[in-house]
Amino acid sequence: MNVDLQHLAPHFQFRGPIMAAIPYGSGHINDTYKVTVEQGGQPVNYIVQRVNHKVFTKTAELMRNIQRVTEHIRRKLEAIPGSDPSRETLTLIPTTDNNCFYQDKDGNFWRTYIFIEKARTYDTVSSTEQARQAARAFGTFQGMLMDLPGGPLFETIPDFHHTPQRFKRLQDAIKTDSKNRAAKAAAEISFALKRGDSVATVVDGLAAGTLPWRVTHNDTKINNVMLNDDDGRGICVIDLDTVMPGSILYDFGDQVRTTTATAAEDEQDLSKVQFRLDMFEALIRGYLETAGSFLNDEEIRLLPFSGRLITFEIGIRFLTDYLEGDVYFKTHRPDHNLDRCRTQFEMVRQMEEKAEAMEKLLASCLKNR
Ligand code: ADP
Ligand code: GN1
Ligand code: MG
Repeated sequence: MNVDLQHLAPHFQFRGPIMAAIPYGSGHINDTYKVTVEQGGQPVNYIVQRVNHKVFTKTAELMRNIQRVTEHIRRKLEAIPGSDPSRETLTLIPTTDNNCFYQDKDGNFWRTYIFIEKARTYDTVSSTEQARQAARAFGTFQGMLMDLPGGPLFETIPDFHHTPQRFKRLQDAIKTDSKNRAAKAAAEISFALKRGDSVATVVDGLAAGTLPWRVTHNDTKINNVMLNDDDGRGICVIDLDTVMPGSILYDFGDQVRTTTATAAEDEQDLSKVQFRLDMFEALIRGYLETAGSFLNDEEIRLLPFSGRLITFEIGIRFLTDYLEGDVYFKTHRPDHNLDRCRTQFEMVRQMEEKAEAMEKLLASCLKNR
């Protein structure tokens, strides 16, 4: 499925002609392509992305965040013997006028990264070791950004993880029901409206100061970390558009959401959607290995809860988008957002059932540290 991206060739420092460009990955927001360039007779791959500027309206600020974060990590990696900065953090390829993105005549924003070879992302994991490695990588990423100089990062999507605001927006969408879809989603609406009580736990903690603001990733789904083909190590955290101030609980929680599930986010057969406690244990272990030294007691206490919270948050975002007419997330079939909402709520339901078991696992991991 070759795509014509020739118009980008003169604008990035590709050092050769574009030979091929194919759509890549399974993201819901940006358009990602694997682009092959010929350099001195050899094929060299890049990741080229069109940033969704309806979702990310301040592209220059967003790209500045990514530059700051990747440069900081690169400097840290350079000081670690044996590390490979070109594979362990994203590397932006500059434009021919030395910018980090290019805006075309239609107003689209494009950026290019070095393609990290011999590593890959997974939409669902198949082993607890993969879960542990992913969690280790996100913990390392957060740890490296604790001393990011230059003041707070720009907030690329304001109140991105303000779950109470997300809940309020759902309530509004239900009331308005602009596409007459509420009847079809009656069961999901009822499920959601019963769970308004605990949506403020993390934002309240941040406001009260019991939870610290940190530099967080905010979109830590399992396919946003690359695992090394050779040894399975979590080597590079990618998809940095939402790196900004936040709580690590949303970052850990989104790993729980996407790593403990046995089925894809849009699986239509809910009997295939199972929460795996062994994956949760692997995540806790991996995360404490790299983040345990900087987390405070309240953050640690809320780790099991965080999975439920963000799974509910993403579920209500899918439901809201369904009710509003699929205006935010890319959809590929009718009712796609409703299907996604259903898997998320099924995961919430199972995590509620397993809440005590998750607490016990955390306690035992802490004891054996
Ligand atoms: P999206 O916003 O569409 O999720 P991502 O930045 O996550 O965009 O990229 C989509 C997919 O492309 C990833 O899941 C990963 O498989 C692949 N990918 C992204 N960046 C790189 C890279 N630098 N090297 C190799 N593969 C990458
Ligand atoms: C979107 O871009 P992508 O697919 O990595 C979304 C996340 C959701 C995720 C659900 C900017 O992430 O918040 O958790 O879909 N990103 C944005 O799969 O809204
Ligand atoms: Mg992604």
